Amino acid sequence: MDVLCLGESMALFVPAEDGPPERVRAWTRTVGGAESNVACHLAGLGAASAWVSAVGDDAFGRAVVDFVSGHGVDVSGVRVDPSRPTGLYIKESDASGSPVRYYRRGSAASGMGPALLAGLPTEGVRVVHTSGITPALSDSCLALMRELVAAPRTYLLAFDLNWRPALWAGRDTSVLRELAAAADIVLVGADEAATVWGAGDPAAIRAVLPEPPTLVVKQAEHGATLIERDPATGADRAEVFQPALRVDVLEPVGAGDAFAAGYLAATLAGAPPAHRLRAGHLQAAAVLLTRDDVCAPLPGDLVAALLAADDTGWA
Ligand code: KDG
Repeated sequence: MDVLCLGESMALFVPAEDGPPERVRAWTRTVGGAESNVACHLAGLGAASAWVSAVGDDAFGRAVVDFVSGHGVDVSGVRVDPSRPTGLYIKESDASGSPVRYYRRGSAASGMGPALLAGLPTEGVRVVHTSGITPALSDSCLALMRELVAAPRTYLLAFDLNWRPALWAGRDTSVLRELAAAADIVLVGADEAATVWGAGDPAAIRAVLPEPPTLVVKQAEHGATLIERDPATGADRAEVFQPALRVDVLEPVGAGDAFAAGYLAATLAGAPPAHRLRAGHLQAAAVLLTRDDVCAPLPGDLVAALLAADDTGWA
């Protein structure tokens, strides 16, 4: 297994007709979940990925597992918890802004805890991918994340900040820095870092978070910056900035997960820094052009051509 992704996924409802959400009667049910999105993209990119989580013993739970496994992801580590439901997540609007609402308190995934670590199939795994959503789900999920980052490891631990303000109301967010600091690869949006850590540009974010060997700062439509520590000197190498692709955005949710998958897949392939960032941008661009959180895999020859191209067409 190349990458194991850990986190909650939910049944996702999007309006199937126009109009204000309170008038909408037809909804399309699909699936959403940051870490399973990453696993699905990775599988589409040819990496062996697994998703570990918990779902309820209900139709939505089965639909979530079917969806993720249908993308070629190993779901054998997903637990079914008959005592709790699968979480739900609603996108109330269309292209314009996508306010999202969660119905996930007390969900099966929020019942995950440190006990899950004992059975985590990490043998041979090269990357474990997690995010700042999981510690917000419940005290037991927070304990799980704390134990995961503290456990001895034979893989790279990736952590995407994935700031979800709706989940953190009234909770202490300082744990997000603590978890990020213990990871090997941190992915963070400049806007979310500005909100959570009061630092919005790559150097300022690095000052807040000097510990991880690799820090990737996503700067929305502008591009992304990679800051990496040189293991030989212990000092950071020069920042690498890579502009994003210019696209007409249809719906932005899920683009960060797509970026993470592109970046991680390129990391596994041993790609140089600029190509790792480009691979992230490419995958994100593909999702920005759809309403779904996971898009069909891009043709390999197109990816290869865009990775090798000069900067024309990149923002
Ligand atoms: O990154 C996209 C996710 O936000 C979405 O799929 C739902 O996991 C989700 C969350 O918790 O917001």
